[in-house]
Amino acid sequence: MPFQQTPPQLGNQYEDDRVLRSYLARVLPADMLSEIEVSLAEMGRLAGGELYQLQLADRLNEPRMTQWDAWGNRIDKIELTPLWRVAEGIAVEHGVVATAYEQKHGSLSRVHQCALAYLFTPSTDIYSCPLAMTDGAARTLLGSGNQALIDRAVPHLITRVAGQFWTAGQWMTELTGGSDVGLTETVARQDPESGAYRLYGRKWFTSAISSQMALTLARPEGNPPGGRGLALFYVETRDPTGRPRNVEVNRLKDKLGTRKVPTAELTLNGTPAQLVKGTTDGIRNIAPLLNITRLWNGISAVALMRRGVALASDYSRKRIAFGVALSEKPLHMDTLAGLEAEAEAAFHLAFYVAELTGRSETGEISDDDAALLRLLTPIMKLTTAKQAVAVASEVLECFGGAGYVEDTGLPMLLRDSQVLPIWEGTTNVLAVDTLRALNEDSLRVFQSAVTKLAGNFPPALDHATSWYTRISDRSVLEAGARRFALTLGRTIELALLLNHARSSGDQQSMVNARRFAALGVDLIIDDYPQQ
Ligand code: MFK
Repeated sequence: MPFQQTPPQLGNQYEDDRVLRSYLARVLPADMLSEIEVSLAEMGRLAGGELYQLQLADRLNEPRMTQWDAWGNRIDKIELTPLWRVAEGIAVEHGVVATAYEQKHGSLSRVHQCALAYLFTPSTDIYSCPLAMTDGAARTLLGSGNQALIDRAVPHLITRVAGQFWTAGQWMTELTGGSDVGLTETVARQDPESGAYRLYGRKWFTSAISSQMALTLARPEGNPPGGRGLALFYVETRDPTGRPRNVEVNRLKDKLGTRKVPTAELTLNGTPAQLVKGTTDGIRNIAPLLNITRLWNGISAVALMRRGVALASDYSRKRIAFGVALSEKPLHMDTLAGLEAEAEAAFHLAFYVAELTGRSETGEISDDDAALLRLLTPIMKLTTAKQAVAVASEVLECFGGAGYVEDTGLPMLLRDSQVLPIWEGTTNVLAVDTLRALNEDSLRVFQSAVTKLAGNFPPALDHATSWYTRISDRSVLEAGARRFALTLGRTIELALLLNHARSSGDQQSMVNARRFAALGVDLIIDDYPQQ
């Protein structure tokens, strides 16, 4: 019989996940855990079973756009792939957005929802993108005080009823840039008689154009330049017959990864829009959406790391090299142990931010913890995204040549991870946002949180703090901001991992904590090279 390699396989992705189960057992009350465990086990079964098989079968399918109908009408119809259609049904039925808003378990509902998203994400080819924006739009509208828009849109965004569900887009990026949003050129013109607004401009990178509504930024005519002169608008993308509402989809983007996401270039040509909250301060008003999508980014990062590690670990038991399974090879297992440590450390940070987010949503958060959440959101997003790319790259290598071959489904892990440090604020933009969120109070709260979790004041935190307080030159501070933010991120990841290991008694978490500490936490360079 000629040799035939057995491919990697996945079991129930909830039942097999020591980190998730051990974490939930620590943070959730026992009665809540036993109540929600059914939903998690079902999502884990789908993610490791039917959805994973469908994902592999759907690999070459991509969204398609038909711009014109047979009779010359501009329709810009978007057809999603079979995987995404199934994913939408599962997301709605299982409440992957809704769970956070039904709040059956108060602030811990956010943790439940993030656990569902974490299980769902790696088998659904970034369907998490429209879900993240839908979640962010619901949170933004609910906080806007605009009751008419809340009544109109939110029930669709958080429904569990198929056929009533809407996804939301987030149209921010223009040709002028995706980071410096204050340069937005889209203009909002108000009809002097009706008072209604129409938008005119181009949006250059709008993910999931299949959405029924979007939140977007535009400058009401006469407003000053810069971010403060922008206003936040609500748009419904299509009329009841399905025709675009003066929105032209110029083309879909040809991207490195996230190939199932229909990301578009748009022209807004008199698109009807409604103000969400005032005629100015659009960036401040869209920030709740950004913070929710950044949380999703972190949850997606740890979910993709978990998938890579699960596949590589399974394969290590099936692949024979030099006479034994890879799982018997000390160097291969050392490599896997490093990946596991990175993934677990990142997991605890992403879910810690989920806990704080949940408490901020139910109002059960102190001022100190609100400041901590504001600071940790960019730190968590940038740290976990970088880890995800590094882990995915190493996971591919764990498969040798097979990791480089498309129809194993493995290269997609790397390509999809690569978007995580780019969208929703690049690493550098979020490092600068970390500086924006840092002040005496938030630094003090961060230090005391880490000290409590770790049981000491870690040397890396001491180093980072003394660097930050010593530097008075803003350009030097900005030059070191990425290293500073990553040091804070890795410091709190280690503290969370240690805290989890001690309070849960999970021995593997302690092993991972030691490994993670040895991999390096402190990235500060004292004498930063001057230009
Ligand atoms: C897998 C799931 C992932 C999700 C998928 C979603 C796919 C969608 C793809 C995309 O749309 S990617 C595009 C996302 N774009 C960004 O994330 C923008 C990146 N750039 C930034 O975040 C910049 O930091 C920012 C545009 C916010 C800088 O703008 P400004 O005008 O220079 O900021 P400024 O003047 O400092 O801040 C304006 C106000 O907003 C200030 O408040 P005040 O008016 O009260 O002073 C800030 O404090 C506030 N602000 C800014 N960022 C905030 C925030 N408040 C809370 N949280 C934040 N994150």
